[in-house]
Order: sequence, then C-alpha cells, then structure tokens
Amino acid sequence: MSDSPETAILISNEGAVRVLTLNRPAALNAFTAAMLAQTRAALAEAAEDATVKAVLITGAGRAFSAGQDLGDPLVKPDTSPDAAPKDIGHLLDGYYIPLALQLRAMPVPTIAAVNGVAAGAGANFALGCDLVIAGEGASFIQAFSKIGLIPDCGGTWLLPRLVGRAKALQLALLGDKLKAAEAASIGLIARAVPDAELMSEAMAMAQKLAAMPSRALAETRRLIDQAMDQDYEDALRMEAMMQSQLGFAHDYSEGVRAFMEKRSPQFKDR
Ligand code: T3D
Repeated sequence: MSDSPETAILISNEGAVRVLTLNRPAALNAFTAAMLAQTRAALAEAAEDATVKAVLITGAGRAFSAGQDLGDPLVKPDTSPDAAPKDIGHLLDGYYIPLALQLRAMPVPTIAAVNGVAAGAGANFALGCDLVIAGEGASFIQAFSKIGLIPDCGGTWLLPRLVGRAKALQLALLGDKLKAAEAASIGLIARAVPDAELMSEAMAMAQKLAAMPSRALAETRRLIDQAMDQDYEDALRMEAMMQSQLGFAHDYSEGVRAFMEKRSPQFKDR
C-alpha cells in the first residue's frame, strides 16, 4: 500500500515532549521503506533539538503498527515463474538496524504509547523504547513465525531480556496475541491503562521524564543495557566511571543546589 511520504509520520510538540504519530491507519501503520526513512529522520531531528526532552511515539487509528508492510515492493515476493527471490536481509541492514540503534542511542527518553495492535517489527519497535505504556485494548504479536521469519528489529535480543527465555520462546514461536494487561504482568511493558486514559497517562509520564536530567537518564539506559553482558565488578566500575563524569556536570550541582534550596531544579545537560 502506498502513502504520501509527507504524512507517514505526524510530528507535534507538547512543551518539551516531541510526539511522533505513525500515520498509515488504513494499513494499521505498517512500515513502508518511506515511512521507515521518515521515522529515522523524525528521531534524528528530535535528537538534535535541544528543546526536546522526551519523545512519545504512538499510532494513528486503531493500531500502533502492524510491522513491515508486506505489500511494500521492497519485500513483496515476486510470484512470476522466473523471478529471483528477494534478499529481505537488505531491509534490515538498510532500515531496521539503523532505526533500532538510533532509538537506543537517543539523548532523551523514549516512550511508546501503544494504542492498539503492535505486531512484528511494530511490536519490537515499541519494545525498543525506554518505557512502554499500552491501552487495555492493545496487544503485542510476534507475528514473524507465521510468515516463516525470525523476530527482528531487536526481538531476539529484547524478548529474553524483558521476560526471560521461556516466555520469549512462547511469544516468538507461537506468535500468539498477548493482551496489554498480560504484557504488563509478565514485565514485557511498563503499564497497561484503560484505553481512554492512554494518551493522558503517557503524556504525564513523558512530561515527568522531560523535567528530569536528560543526560543522567540516557546514561542510565546505556549502563543498564551494557550491564546485561557484564560481570558484577565490571558493572560496578562502569557505574563509578559514569558517576565521576556526571559529578562534574551542571545537572548534578543544580540538582543538589535545588534540593538544598527547596526549589525545582532547572536541568540542561544532554
Ligand atoms: O519481508 C519481510 O517481511 C521482512 C521484515 C520483517 C519485519 C516484520 O514486521 S514481519 C511481520 C509483518 N507483520 C505481520 O505479519 C502482521 C500482519 N497483520 C496481521 O496479522 C493483522 O493485520 C493484525 C493481527 C496486525 C491485525 O488484524 P485485524 O484483523 O485487526 O486487521 P486486518 O483486517 O488484518 O488489517 C487491516 C488492514 O491492514 C488490511 O487492509 P485492507 O484489507 O483493509 O485493505 C490489512 O491488509 C492491512 N495490514 C495489516 N497488516 C499489514 C497490512 N498491510 C500491509 N502489511 C501489513 N503488515
């Protein structure tokens, strides 16, 4: 399904929160190549804008995202008898890997507000955000096995880390729909809330993070990710090294001064 390249991602601001809305509702916000490129551009723009302190990502219509658009010429199998099979690995190299890495390296927190179904790469794009909050009507589907693929867009890395091997395999092999409430109860996502409250709760979360020290939040994410592959002593030493760096930064002295002076801090490091 084609779409106007200008409108596949809607961009707006609410204070210091940049809101990105995946916007191909007729195709459940499935990602075309153009939409993936626009998502990357929108994230890069948010990363470069010093006034942006948190990024909130949601979907237009009844879905968050149904993953890769299976009708996109980039991946749609050519059924003519003498057609050579397409190498869909290029799609990952060229689009999903850069997108997943970019999300992980954002200088500000990212929040996915999952408003409906999140399937395939759409689910893993959401799970790659720092915090995931979903409406009770939303669901998560590792749809890959049903079309003969493996979980991508970080799925094989994210799932066992979020929910452990047994649940990761259950979700990835069976490809069943997991409702938001169960996703929250097994630790796949942070919270499930009534659908009517999703955007206000997600925005409150984003505004809270936007008022916090961005650099400390981004380094917290980085160290937690690294610690998954470190032994205890290496993690302790990494904490000391980072704490030393942050101790010289503006936000630490401002945070301590504001506490002593019983006022709200004005953080500015990124
Ligand atoms: O080549 C590669 O694929 C490599 C890349 C892999 C990354 C991936 O993300 S692989 C996984 C791709 N996604 C899927 O396999 C999910 C496919 N979609 C579904 O299983 C279902 O649509 C849902 C469970 C997500 C929702 O079901 P339902 O019943 O609520 O909606 P629906 O009727 O199936 O879909 C509504 C419309 O969206 C429909 O179009 P139409 O008939 O109204 O014109 C449907 O074709 C379209 N749609 C849904 N998902 C996709 C899509 N169009 C293109 N690509 C999609 N992924």
